Amino acid sequence: MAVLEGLEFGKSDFVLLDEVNIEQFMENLKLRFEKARIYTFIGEGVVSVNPYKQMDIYGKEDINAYRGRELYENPPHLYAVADAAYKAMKRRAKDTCIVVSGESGAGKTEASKYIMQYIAAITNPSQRAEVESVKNVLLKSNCVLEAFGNAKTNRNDNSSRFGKYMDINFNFNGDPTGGHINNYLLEKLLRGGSDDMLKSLHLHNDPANYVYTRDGATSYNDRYSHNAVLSALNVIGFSEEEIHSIYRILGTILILGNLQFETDRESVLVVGMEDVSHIAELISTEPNNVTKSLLYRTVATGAGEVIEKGHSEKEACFGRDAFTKALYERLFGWIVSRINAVIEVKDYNPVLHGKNTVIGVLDIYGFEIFDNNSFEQFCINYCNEKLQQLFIQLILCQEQDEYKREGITWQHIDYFNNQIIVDLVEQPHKGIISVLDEACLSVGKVTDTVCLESMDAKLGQHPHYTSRKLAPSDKTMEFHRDFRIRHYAGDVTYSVEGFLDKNKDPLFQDFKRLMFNSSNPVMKEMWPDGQLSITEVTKRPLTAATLFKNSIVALVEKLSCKEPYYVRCIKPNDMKSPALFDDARCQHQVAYLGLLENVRVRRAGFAYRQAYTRFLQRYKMTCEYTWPNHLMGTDREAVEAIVTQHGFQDDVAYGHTKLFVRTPKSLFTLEQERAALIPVLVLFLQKVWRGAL
Ligand code: AD9
Ligand code: MG
Repeated sequence: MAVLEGLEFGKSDFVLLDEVNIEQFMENLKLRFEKARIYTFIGEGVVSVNPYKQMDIYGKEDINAYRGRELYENPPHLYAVADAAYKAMKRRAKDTCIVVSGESGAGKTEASKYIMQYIAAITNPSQRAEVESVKNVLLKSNCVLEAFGNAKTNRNDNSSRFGKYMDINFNFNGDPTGGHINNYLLEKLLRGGSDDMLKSLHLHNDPANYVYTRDGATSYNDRYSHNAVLSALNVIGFSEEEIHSIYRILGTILILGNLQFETDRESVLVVGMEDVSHIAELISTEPNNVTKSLLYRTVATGAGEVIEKGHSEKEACFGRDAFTKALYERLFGWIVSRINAVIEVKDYNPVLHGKNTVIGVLDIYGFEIFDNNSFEQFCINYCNEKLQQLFIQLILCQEQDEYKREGITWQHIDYFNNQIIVDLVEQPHKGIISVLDEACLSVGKVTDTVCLESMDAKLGQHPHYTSRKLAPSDKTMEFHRDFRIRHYAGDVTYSVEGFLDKNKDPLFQDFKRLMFNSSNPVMKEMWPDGQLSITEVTKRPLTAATLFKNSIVALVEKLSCKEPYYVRCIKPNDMKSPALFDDARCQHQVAYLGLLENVRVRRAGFAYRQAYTRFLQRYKMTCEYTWPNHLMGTDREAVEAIVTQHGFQDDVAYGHTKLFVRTPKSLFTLEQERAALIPVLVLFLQKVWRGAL
C-alpha cells in the first residue's frame, strides 16, 4: 500500500519549494527521479518523469490505495489526479478533464492509458454487463488507434502521430456509458509514418519492397500483433466488409508509393500498368479512371468552361503523394468515426438516468522546439499557447468564483498572461495565420519569402515577433527565411520554407471524385466531397492552418466548461535510459511546459480546500481539544482549534463552509502526525478491547 513519503525523497509538491526558481525546481525533480519517485504534484496536477522501466506502482493494491482518497493523503501519482477528477465529477456532478502534455517520448500516451485503466478499475463495482462492454470498447479503441496512428520514430518507438481527445460519459452512478474521440493533426508524412502498422498487418512479406515501408521498419518489436488489432476491430464491431476495405486501402497506399511516371514525347505516362489495374481492383473501379486521375486534372476556366489538363511529371508525382496521404488520413478519420458510432451514448434519458457527466482525457503533443522548426511545430506550439491560456483562465476564474462564494479575500499575484501571443497567431486580418491564408489564396504566385515580408510588415511592431530583417544583428536567424516567436515557454525560430505548400489543400478534386465513384460503399462513404463537380468546389477552400485553428478553438471550447487537471510529462534523456537525468534537456522541458508558471499560479491562491466536517473527521485526533469529540459550538471553531494548535493559522483562510489552505505543507504535517498516531491509537484500542486498560 502506498505510504506517505519521507523528506529524503524531496518535496512531493513543487508548491512546497522554499522559493519558486528554476534551481530549486530542478534539484527537487532530479532528486525524486533518482530515488525512483517519478511523480510530483503541482497542486492538483502531477509532473511525471518517464522512468523507462517497468515500475511496480500500478497494481490492484495501488489502485485501491488511491480510490476515493484526497490528493495529499498518498504519494503523488497519476491515480491521485485521476481520482480527483473522478471524485469532482461524481460528488459535485462536474464535468472534468485531464490534460496530458509533454514532448515526444515523455510518456503521455502511457499516462493516458494508466488513467483510463484506473477509471475502468474503480467503476462498475457491480460488474453490470452493459457497462463492462462499454469499458471494454473504450480500452480496446486504444489498441486500434495506436496500430493505425502510431509509428516508430527516432524519438519514440511507439510515437503517436496524432493528438487525441477522448470524452468518457458517466451516468449518475458514476459508471461509464459511452464516449467520443476527437483526433487532431494526424501527421501526414506517410514515410516513416504508417510503416510499422502496415507491417504489423502483414500486408506483404517483405517491407523492403515498398518505398513507404522500406525505412525503419526493421527494428520495431510489434506491440500490437496482427491478431490483437484484428480482435480489437472485431470487439469494437467492425464488419468483415469494413475490415476488408481497410486492407484494400492500405494495399492501395503501398502500391501508389511505388508508382512511377515517365515522359514520352510530351506526354506523361504511368510506368507499369499492372499496378494501375491492381489499384483499380482494390478500390473497386475501372483502370482507366485510375490512370485519368493520376495524369489529368479537371479545371474550370474563367469562362465557366470545364477542361482536362494533363499533368507534368512533377505534378503527377505531387498529386500521387497528396493522394496517398489523403487516403491514409481519411481512413484514420473514418476508423475514429466508426469507433465513435459504437461508443456513442445511446438512449440516455436524463430524467430516468440522472445527469450525464463527462471526464475528458487529452493526449496531445506538447511544445516542440527542434533545430529546424516548420509549419508543424508552428501549429503544435500555437495549440500549446491556447491550452496555456485556457489553464490561466480556468484556474484563475474558478478560484475567484469560489473565493467569492466562500467570502474569502483574493490576493492577486502576478503571472504572465499569454493572450498576446495567442492574438499574434490567430487574430483575424492581422495574425500570422491570416497572413498565411492570404498568401495561399492570392491569385498571383506568392513565395514563402514574400509571405515572410508581409508578416514583417504587419507584425513588425509586435513584442513577441521578430525576424532577421527586423533584427539584422541577430545571426541566429537567416534573412528571408526565419521568423521568431517569443512563446510563453521560450523563443522558437521558425523557417518559413514550405509553409505555404503545407498550408494548402494539395489534393486534386479528381482523386476525391475517383474515390466517391468507387463501387465499394465503405470507400464511397469516406469521400463524400467527391460528389461535388468542379464548378461547385469552393473557390476558397479552408487552409490547413485555419482547419487546425478551428479544431483547436472547438477543443478549447469543449475543455473550457470542464474542471481541469493536469499531467505534465518530462523525458529525462534522449537515450531511453532509466538511469540518466540529463539536466539541460530536463530544464528545457520544465521551461517549455511552463511549470514554474504553473507553480506560481498555484501559489497565487489557496491550493487546497476542504469542507469543515471532513477536515475535522480526519484530523481531530491530532488535537487535544477535538479528540475524541469537540465541545465547541461549530465545526468551524473546532477546525480553528486544530489549525491554531499546529501553528499554521497564517497559511489558511476560513470560508463559509470550507477551510482554505495556501500550501500543502500544513496538510502534509497533519497527515504525518495522523499517520504516526494511528499505530498508537490502534494499540490503545486493542488494549481497551482486551480489557487491559
Ligand atoms: V509521442 O508524443 O506519442 O511520440 P508519448 O506519448 O509522450 O510520445 P509514450 O507514452 O509513448 O510517449 O512513452 C514512450 C515510452 O516510454 C513508452 O513506450 C515506454 O517504453 C516508456 N514509458 C513511458 N511512461 C512509462 C511508465 N510510466 N512506465 C514505464 C514508460 N515506461
Ligand atoms: Mg503518444
